[in-house]
Amino acid sequence: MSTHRQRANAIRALSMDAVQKADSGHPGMPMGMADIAEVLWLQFLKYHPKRPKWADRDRFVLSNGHGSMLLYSVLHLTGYDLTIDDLKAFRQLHSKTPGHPELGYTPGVETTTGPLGAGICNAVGMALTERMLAARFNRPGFTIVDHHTYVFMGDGCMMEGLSHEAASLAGTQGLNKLIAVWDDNGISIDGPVAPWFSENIPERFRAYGWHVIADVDGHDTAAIEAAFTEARAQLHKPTLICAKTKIGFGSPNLAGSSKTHGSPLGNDEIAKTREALDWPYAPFEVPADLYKDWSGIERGEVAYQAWEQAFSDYQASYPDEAAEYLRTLSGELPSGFDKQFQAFIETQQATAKTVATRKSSQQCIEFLTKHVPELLGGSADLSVSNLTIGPDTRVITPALPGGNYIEYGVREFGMAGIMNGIALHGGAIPFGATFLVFSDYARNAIRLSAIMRQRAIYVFTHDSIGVGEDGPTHQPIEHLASLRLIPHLDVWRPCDTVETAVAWEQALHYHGPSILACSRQNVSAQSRTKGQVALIKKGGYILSEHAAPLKLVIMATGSEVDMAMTVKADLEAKHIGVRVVSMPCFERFQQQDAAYQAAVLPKGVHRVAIEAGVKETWLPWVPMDAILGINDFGHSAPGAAVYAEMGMTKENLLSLCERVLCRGE
Ligand SMILES: Cc1ncc(C[n+]2csc(CCOP(=O)(O)OP(=O)(O)O)c2C)c(N)n1
Repeated sequence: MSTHRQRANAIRALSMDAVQKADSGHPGMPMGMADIAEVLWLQFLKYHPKRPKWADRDRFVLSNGHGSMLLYSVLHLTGYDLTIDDLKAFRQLHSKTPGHPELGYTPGVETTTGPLGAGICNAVGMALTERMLAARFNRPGFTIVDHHTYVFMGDGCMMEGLSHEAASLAGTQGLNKLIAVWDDNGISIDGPVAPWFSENIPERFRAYGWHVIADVDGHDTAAIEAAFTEARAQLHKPTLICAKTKIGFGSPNLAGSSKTHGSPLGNDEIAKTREALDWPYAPFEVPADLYKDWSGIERGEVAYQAWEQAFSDYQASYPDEAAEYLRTLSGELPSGFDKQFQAFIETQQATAKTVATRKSSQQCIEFLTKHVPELLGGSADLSVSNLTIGPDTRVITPALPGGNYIEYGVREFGMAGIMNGIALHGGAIPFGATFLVFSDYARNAIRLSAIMRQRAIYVFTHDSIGVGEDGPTHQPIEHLASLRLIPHLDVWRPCDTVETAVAWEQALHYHGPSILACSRQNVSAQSRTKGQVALIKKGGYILSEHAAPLKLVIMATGSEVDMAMTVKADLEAKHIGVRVVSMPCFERFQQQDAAYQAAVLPKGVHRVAIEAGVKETWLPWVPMDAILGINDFGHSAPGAAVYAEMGMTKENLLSLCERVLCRGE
């Protein structure tokens, strides 16, 4: 039987060799954390290399994602579908071993990490979801949801403010099955961290309400084992294991130096490291007995079979719950839901009311909460403004872990990162809310939702200068445009309740993230035929057809659709035919075929667009000088006054239309 150190050295050798071959990457962290990973994966982690999606596996998140070779080495050694050739292709085009762990490329990689601090948020979301599902589905004598979430984090994650948001909420929520290991190696890119990172981390985490195991020697297997055992015994608190390690452990000349952080060690130093580690094997060679000792397949099969048995017993006693568990884990919406929601949308169209679209969204949420129990809502301390709560909202607390709503507190970035973790875990569909202007705070996590194609639904209200009195800091100007620039993110800006409901419906069906930008102020309900309602999901459609011969198309979104309709009426009164095109989702419209797009926006007909924001994202359809938009920050005043002051008026739209019409054919 091999020793702990020999097994850990396999990680070290594979990591330094792969980084050397790629001529780029981060060998230091994998070499430093190898002993910890060896203990975790061989003694504690519940996983099955051949069933990487097994629902009740423990989740492992590498928040310090630059150390990806640690994870790839372990996945390879334990028997996941990741060959030695895959390791040799580290950082190469379309390989299973990208520079940072990326969801969907590598079996066993649970989330995309790399932006430091993102992973700890994901882990909090996963742990919250596990506890929520356990509360909903476990029954006396039947524990089918019961797993831990482990996360490795470095000094970088700790320095990011994001880790504060995530850890603070995890402590308050008492997520006892969340176990974080801090790689306390005292090094980041610029060198020893002491001059820029000096707070007392154990005290910081104790203050959050975590159980902290301080001063663990990250190269002492017995100490690491003891720490994990102690962490797993916690009943009320998440645990932080503070592990002192040496970055680049094993390298005689570079260990402990930032030089090992993000560069290959070099062939000479690698040869010396092989000697120092007593690792006489060639690059990428691992002896058969080590593979045997590393394999997680047998242990995984035992654990998996035990769970399977428990689940079939559960199925026999609780068939409905078992079916519901499987459904929610699969991501499928409840059967019959689509029909019910269609009926809801039709009712909204028939009973059109003037309301703010945030209120429309609330009506949807109230309906959805009743029909889609896996919907897991929340707001970053703006529930009463975002209107994300209703009579069926049950706030999740340690005493009520099975609720359906998370009070995220004022933590927008943390909220979005946690939402990713919830979506990644499976079994819940997260939505989270704040003001649109604060989407900036959450932006990188939204970007990660898009990279990972996660069904995270962002309800961003107060979507324009219509916010009014709170002033320019609270009035989004460039936000719609800048969010539209993120690939695979659907940005919806509905104009009334029916468009809001369709946006919700589409977001629930989309394999990716969506933003619902909703107004603070009231907007009129638009009348539509059934056929028009069915076209909303195309992202852009003819809301109001011309009466006189067609001369102009006015395009608009959200609260500006009203103004477009008014100006159309004025022009039609002068026998100028105007079509109004509502454009609730640019991304969707862009996906339609050319024939549909041309039918909505006929060639040779003048176009004008209006939106209370910067103009640039309209340019595919409308020239700059035919757009009524905003290119400066707003003002503190009642919303209507700000609209007037910034030129977003019916009069200006009318005169813009007339100017454009004067241009001739
Ligand atoms: C948000 C973010 N900022 C900056 C970086 C670039 N970066 C990658 S690793 C790193 C230093 C991390 O230090 P530490 O966590 O101590 O890693 P170690 O040196 O121990 O490998 C930085 C700044 C990043 N990946 N993410």
